[in-house]
Amino acid sequence: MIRHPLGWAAKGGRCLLPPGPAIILGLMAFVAAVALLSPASAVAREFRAADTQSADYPTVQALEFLGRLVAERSGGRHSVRVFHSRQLGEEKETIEQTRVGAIDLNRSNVAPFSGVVPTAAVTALPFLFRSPEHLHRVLDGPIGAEILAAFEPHGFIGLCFYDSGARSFYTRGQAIRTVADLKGRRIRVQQSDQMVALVQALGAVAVPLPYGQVGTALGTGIIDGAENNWPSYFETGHFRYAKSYTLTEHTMSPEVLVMSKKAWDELSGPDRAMFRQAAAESAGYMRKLWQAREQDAIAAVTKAGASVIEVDKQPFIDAMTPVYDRFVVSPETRDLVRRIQAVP
Ligand code: GTR
Repeated sequence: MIRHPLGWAAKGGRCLLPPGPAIILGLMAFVAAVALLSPASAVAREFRAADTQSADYPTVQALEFLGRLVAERSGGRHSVRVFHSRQLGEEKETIEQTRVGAIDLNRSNVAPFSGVVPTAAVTALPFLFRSPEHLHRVLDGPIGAEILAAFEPHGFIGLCFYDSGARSFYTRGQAIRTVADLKGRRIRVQQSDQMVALVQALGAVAVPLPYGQVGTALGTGIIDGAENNWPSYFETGHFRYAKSYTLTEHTMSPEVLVMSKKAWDELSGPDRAMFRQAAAESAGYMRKLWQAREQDAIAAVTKAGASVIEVDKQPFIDAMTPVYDRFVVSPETRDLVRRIQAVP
């Protein structure tokens, strides 16, 4: 016979004493007491974090750093398990899985968020930021906080931005020296309407592909080129097929770290503050790694024979009007762009 903690006895799964109102009240009190003894903040949790870059890429290193801070500051209750190298999927899929709560943390570029979080996509607009310093001043200030907050109604909590440098075009065959050199060329872009529009505005054929498929597409000649920052051009090995890197620096779309709103809602107030603080510190840590990584990548690709082509950017800037006309439409977005441009 099994004696229930609340006093009624069961044998062979059959209740000998049916639970009366007093017993139900007692049961409720028992459940409430258990809940008090173990508030949400005391529940240990492993947060699964997705990143498409490889293990030693600065964003992945920043996530590992964040994980160490979280483990330390939660007294070991919480931990972050980082799945790098697209182990949890490509950005388009992981963004969706984060939105529904199947992935807890996601480090992605902002561009694939266009269409999901339109305010965030503003930071991927061409030639919006004048320099890395301008980008930092915008993202580190109230506008950056406002953009992170814009993720929430869409199922994400924006925690911090990470650096991503500037993106430029790289091609197989003929190098790009003018806008005309892009005409009819098949250029891979991230899975983002805004990036498709950007490349089309330059007269090229936009080929949206997941990050993990770009190397093969370049190698087999399915595409003529792609666009990315120095470290990605190097780490992916794309420089082996596309040997001309043209410094258009057409976007400075940053990386963003988001938490699934579902995971966030389960955290206590102090734990939320702890995550926000740890994320902010991880962004500072990442920024230091980034500068060195950019320089190393430039040195490595040029040593391997890639040529770097400087261009007059003005014709590229002039060609971007259709992108702004299509994506900077609402009064709020226009105002945000104007405020970003007004930051010194
Ligand atoms: C990289 C970025 C990735 C991914 C990739 C791409 O610069 O770090 O998150 O967006 O570009 O082009 O798909």
